[in-house]
Amino acid sequence: MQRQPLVIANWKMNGSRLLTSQLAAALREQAALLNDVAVVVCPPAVLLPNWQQEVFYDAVHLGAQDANEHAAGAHTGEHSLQLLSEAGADYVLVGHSERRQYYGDSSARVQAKVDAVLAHAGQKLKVVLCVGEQEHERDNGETVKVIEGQLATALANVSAAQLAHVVIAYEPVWAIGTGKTASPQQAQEVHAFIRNWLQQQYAAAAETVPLLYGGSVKADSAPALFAETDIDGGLIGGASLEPDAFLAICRAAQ
Ligand code: G2H
Repeated sequence: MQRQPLVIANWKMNGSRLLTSQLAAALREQAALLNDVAVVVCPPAVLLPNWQQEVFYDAVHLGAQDANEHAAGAHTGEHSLQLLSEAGADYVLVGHSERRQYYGDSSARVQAKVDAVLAHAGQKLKVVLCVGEQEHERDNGETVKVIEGQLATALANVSAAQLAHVVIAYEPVWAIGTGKTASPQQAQEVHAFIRNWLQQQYAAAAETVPLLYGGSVKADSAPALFAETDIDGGLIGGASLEPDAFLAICRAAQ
């Protein structure tokens, strides 16, 4: 099945109003590119309204970097799906390794967040589930076991029909923000495993799920990664803060 390439910018706790204008202006000039490649920008949540004011082609969407699994209430500092959606987010990252490592996103919490995103407002939102092994797990030959465990837990309550609202990003933890990128072959092996696992669980519905690679993707490493059969695009951190580099990465996904 032909899946549209998808490139997601994850600004993490970076960016500014100025960079919002700059990247939006750069994207606005890329009608042909955006016809081929779907682009999602996940700025810090406070910048979503700024992004919302920019003019976009239909192919540019906004996303949130995280969301609270509860609908509302006494959760100081958190953002609800309702508010993120009102601020323009169509996608929500869930289970990024930085959230898992530093902000208490346990497997159970990741599962609850996936369920919450997919239950929200008749499934208008899409969830971008991040999975990935740590360096010692790869060294111990446990990569596939770790990925399988993360997928099985996070998607435990997800039906085949809901899978149309799921994107999976494979982000080896050892490659995140480190400058180390998985080789195209290493990434393809894990992506092929993920695709097979989804097929076993969900049969044909698995074909719709975009599988993105993330972890220090740069303009020069993107073409070889995106050329792999089971890599449908990328989740881009550092390089998404440089409009020229980000556009080059989007072009590599074309
Ligand atoms: C991985 C990635 C985007 P970077 O976290 O999520 O960031 O490209 O900076 O490694």
